Amino acid sequence: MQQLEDIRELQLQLQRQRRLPPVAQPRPGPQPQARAAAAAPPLAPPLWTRRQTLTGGGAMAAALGLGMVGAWGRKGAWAEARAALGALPVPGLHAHAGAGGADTALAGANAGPRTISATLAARPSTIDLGGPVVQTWSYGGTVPGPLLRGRVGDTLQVAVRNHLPQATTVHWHGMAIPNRMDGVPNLTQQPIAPGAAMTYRFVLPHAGTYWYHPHVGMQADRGLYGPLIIDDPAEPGRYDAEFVVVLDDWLDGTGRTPDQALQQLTGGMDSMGGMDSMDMGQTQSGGMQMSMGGMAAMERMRSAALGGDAGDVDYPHYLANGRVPTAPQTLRARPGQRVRIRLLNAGADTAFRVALGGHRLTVTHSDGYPVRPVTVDSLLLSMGERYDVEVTLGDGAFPLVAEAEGKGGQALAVVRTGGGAAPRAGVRPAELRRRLLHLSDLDATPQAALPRQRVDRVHDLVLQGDMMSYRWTINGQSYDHLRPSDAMALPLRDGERVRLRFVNLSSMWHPMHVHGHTFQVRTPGSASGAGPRKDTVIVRPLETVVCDVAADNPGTWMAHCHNLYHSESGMMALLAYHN
Ligand SMILES: [Cu+2]
Repeated sequence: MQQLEDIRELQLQLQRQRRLPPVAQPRPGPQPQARAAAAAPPLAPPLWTRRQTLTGGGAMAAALGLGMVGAWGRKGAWAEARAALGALPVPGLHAHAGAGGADTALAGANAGPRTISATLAARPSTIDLGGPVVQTWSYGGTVPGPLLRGRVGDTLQVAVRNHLPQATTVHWHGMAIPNRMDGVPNLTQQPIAPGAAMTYRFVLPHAGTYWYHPHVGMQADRGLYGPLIIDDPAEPGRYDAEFVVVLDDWLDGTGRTPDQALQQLTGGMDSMGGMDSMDMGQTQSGGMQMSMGGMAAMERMRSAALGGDAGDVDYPHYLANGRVPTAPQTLRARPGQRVRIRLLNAGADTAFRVALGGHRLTVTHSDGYPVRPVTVDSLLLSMGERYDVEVTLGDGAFPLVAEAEGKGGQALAVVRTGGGAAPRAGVRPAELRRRLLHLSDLDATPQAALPRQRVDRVHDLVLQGDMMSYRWTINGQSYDHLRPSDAMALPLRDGERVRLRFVNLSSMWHPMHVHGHTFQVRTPGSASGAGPRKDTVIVRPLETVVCDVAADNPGTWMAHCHNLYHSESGMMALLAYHN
């Protein structure tokens, strides 16, 4: 019965989008090939070869459930995939159209929508970060969690099993999916209790680089996060290889948990949803003292690019694909190859400034959506943001550095196309201090821009809070995680164009994120004024950022700060409309 309802919802969503035919009931039947072939869309002949490569690669990535994120050579995809099949003991993920191996997957290259099934087992885990070994929580024992990958129109079906001592959910960051799949506890679903399971199922609505993480308490500041990539066979791109680079700030298992770090910031005064009583007991006594320690750390953490305070938490480690910089992951390609690098900041309190030594970066996508390409030396990613960049690689070994903005440390991966010594862990390429990408540099491509429409209503979201009270609010209200109320939601109507103005009256920057929609930033400094499509945008102290949203996905949706310490302390609001 539940499944039937889900399918009906999927069909409704598809019909609303008018992009795809209604899907058949997803069933792991024995003839996926026949079903796929029957639904095959017309194929544009010039794209045949490229499309075959792309979709084949995507299917195999899905079929493998790559626990390790990193290099994905498209041309050598089949050989790598075959080699990796034996090397990866815990797939946990398969695409029905690709489950039979490379041949089936290739046959699926021109196929219709598939169902991609995955399992995410959230559980306590021992993780080696490349030296430091930590006790944390992860999906399936790897950090980041498995790469989930599909094509636009595929159905993603993910069984989430909760082996944690706390309730959990999974939020699919940046995805315009049905509200009840959004993963917000006590709002769009009941949280998944310890020992329980839930299956999320939705159609992948648009291409791009996305990610998943829990929306409960401080869980996302542990190892519970992973990338979700959606390919569009109609837009294969012009690149030879692809790297997925997931950045994170890390403290879990290094002497304190994220819950304890939050407790230190709040001075032990506030009660917190999602925190267990054991954590509470451990920090109660020294809370105020450590809060002052936190203040001292904050004095040190400053960033001109972020307009003041860089963050609230001093982390011992910064990770690229789950590795500390002294044991970096090596991303391999050949000299002269054009690579697409998908950058994702899964951190909780750290913006990363990214540069690739010896290279400039051509920014092609922000938060999944294409922008008019702009070439820079470095770019800043807030928590929750993604940027896709393209680079033509030189010959050698190059540092891909993600400096923890204003905090001193950094994450590192090595891009290797030839011989030469690996870069040192502390290497600081000159590109970090050259031309930095600015929001006003970015314009959506005409295809990605919202269609012109009169603005029907304007909502201000006034951001306030400070380190002393550590109470963070939107329009004067702190969000109640246990009892969220529709009554506090900002009203709008289905079909409207809504202008959101994020008005920051605090002395701290906030990465503001809206669920279920991708807004268009209005950037007065840009040539067209069109601005990029995004779902997460940096709002500096005393700055106002204006974003337009097409209300085309009814439900009750969050608009919140993606600093996990701020959001858990109340910096969340709701937008609600129904059809
Ligand atoms: Cu914030």
